[in-house]
Amino acid sequence: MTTHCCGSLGLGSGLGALILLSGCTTTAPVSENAPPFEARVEIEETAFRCPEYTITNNGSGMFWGSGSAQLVRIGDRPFASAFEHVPGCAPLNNARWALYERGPNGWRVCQRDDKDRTREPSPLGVSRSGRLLMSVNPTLAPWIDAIPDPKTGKIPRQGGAARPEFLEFDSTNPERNPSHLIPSWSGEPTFTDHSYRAFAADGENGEFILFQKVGYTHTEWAFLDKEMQWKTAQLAWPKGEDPKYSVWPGDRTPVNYANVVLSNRQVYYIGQSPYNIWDRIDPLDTETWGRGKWGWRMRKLHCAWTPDIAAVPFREWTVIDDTMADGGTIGMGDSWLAPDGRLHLVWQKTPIHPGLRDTHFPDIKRDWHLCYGVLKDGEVLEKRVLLSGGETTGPLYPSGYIGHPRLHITPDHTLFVLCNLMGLTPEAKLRSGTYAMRIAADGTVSVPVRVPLEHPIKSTFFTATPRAGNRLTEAADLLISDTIDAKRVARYVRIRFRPPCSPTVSITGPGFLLPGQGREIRLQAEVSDPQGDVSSIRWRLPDGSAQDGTSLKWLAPPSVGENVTVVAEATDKDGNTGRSARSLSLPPPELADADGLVSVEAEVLADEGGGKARVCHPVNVANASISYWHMSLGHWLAWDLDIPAAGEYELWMRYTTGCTGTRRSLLIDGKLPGPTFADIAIPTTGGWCTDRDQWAYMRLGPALELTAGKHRMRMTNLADGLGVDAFILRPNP
Ligand SMILES: [Ca+2]
Ligand SMILES: [Ca+2]
Repeated sequence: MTTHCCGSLGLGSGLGALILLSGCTTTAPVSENAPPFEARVEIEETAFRCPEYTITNNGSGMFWGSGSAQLVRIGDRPFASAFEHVPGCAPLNNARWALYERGPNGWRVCQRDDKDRTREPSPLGVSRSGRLLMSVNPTLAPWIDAIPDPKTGKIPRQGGAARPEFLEFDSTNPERNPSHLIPSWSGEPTFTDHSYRAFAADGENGEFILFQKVGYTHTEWAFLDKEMQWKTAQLAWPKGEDPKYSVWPGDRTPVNYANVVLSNRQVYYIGQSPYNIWDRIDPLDTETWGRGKWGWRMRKLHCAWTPDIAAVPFREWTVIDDTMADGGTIGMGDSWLAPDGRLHLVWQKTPIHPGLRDTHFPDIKRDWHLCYGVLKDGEVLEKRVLLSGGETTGPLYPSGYIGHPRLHITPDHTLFVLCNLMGLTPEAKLRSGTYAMRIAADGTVSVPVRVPLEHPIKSTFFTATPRAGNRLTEAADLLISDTIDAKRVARYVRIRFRPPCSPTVSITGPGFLLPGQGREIRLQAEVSDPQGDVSSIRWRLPDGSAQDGTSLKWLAPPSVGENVTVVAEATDKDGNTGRSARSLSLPPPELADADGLVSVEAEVLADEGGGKARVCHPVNVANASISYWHMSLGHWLAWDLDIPAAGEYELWMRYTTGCTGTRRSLLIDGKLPGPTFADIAIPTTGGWCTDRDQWAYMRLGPALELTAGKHRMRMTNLADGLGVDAFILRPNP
């Protein structure tokens, strides 16, 4: 265990020490457990709603332009560029921008585009003097009503030409109409609604640059200098793969979703390019490649650099990193050009598609890597892997893709890497969440410190990055893509990094109780504090009551249900608090203390047909569960029941499902035990227990009359997915 946690490749001190924090067996001194800094969440709120992807249905979305920024800050006011649906308009150009500002009373819309339509979100840039610019790309194509075609029944889809502009808002009066700044292009570039653009600002000098793709050959760029003069030119894409196999037509490969840095006329353009054919692919073996079969395929991280955008052409493209050896994918995270001319960047490497690996490349191991590098004058000075996880590198892996992880840089030039870690095992899943690592000026990297967000970051997010001209700030501003109550939202979060002073709390004890184990919760709070000045520990319980002390012993009343969360909060003498929450799964009162229960583990199958279920290890499972039971209708699973004595038994199931239309039928010994078992509707539990406990119990029908001895139970898929931990038979008294 010690080697597994603490000695894996390329981790540095990072992940090993993180696991150490969580109780991995080790001989290291306890003092190393103290976190190196604190990430305090000052604000966590919904900023605004975003349209569902299915409503705009144009291939884009609020967080699609993740290489640029849609969050900026001018003084104490954050601004965000939202992405809205234009009602009644057919895709593709059925979206518009809306400018939001966070004032003393929270987020409010300053104005929205009431004239033009577009396909993509509109990124922002600012200057230190308070200039607020937005890159827009209004369509020139005519409006088409979103009315289904009478013949096909489908809503028409049409794109077309577009006209890139910069809008300049009056940041002191953001309701005022913006002025339109139109680049003076050389020639007549054929811009479309598929801009794949990158927008960046040099905040110090008040200069701005836009890169916008044209066709499959190049990107046009437009630089607006501080004298409001334009310079425009082209950047040709790097050489790609053989056009016979390439993702896009031609012999060049576009570099998409790029990070652009502009500072004192120096420009970096860094992004990922797609390749179908990697080192071990024989192009003739078409079974092994193609997005339709094996998913997204960004494989090379390309960099173009010029020391002076106004005077010197871009140097030849370089490849910073790639996944050509193992069929993984690569995604640019974030970058920052320090005043000493060193460009810091973070990126993510994601392993090969699991199905492709299993079917064609069984020797390739699936591991995730969070990478960090330093460039100067366009050249790579160093590259390191900061965190790894996966089949050979441990159960907690860095997740994320393009636009993830992100950097936050404080005014003293300390870098923080904001990332998400996800657990692969039930134990590691409890440590899934958002983390920050600190990179000091000498390059040393801290252990990951958990950022106590109520909703950990799941996918893409923006920061008020210096790439958009923002000043360096102590606190980090984040705009996060999320789903709350099944609705898409942009969440705003502010995080401040500070020296450790608050208590740290961790909870030990069982994460769940099973049928027959009762409903009494016994947990321990383990508390530490950098100053050792903890003055109280309080448990907050789901029925609104509280208990004080390090030990909790609490009988959960039936009113709190089967999924409960308890919180342990420690307070020190200065009023600093630290808290930890534990979600527990409890048996329903009917099964809590019942005698003579017969439990059948769902993962112990007696037989199966019509498909192949998989054994899974989600959060709070007893041993394991089965899932992947949704693909084929008629896919059936069978279990043996060993009944100790003849009698009536209620049949219960401990299950999880994120689906809303799950249905199953059930036979005992080849016969329907009653009419209700022909079609059992199974309510959603809200998810699959991937990162939190979403188990539920259900009684499957009226009590069954069973004889003593073996019986064969068979359950068949009628619709949708279902994960099952166990079946429980409760003898009727
Ligand atoms: Ca303290
Ligand atoms: Ca089980």
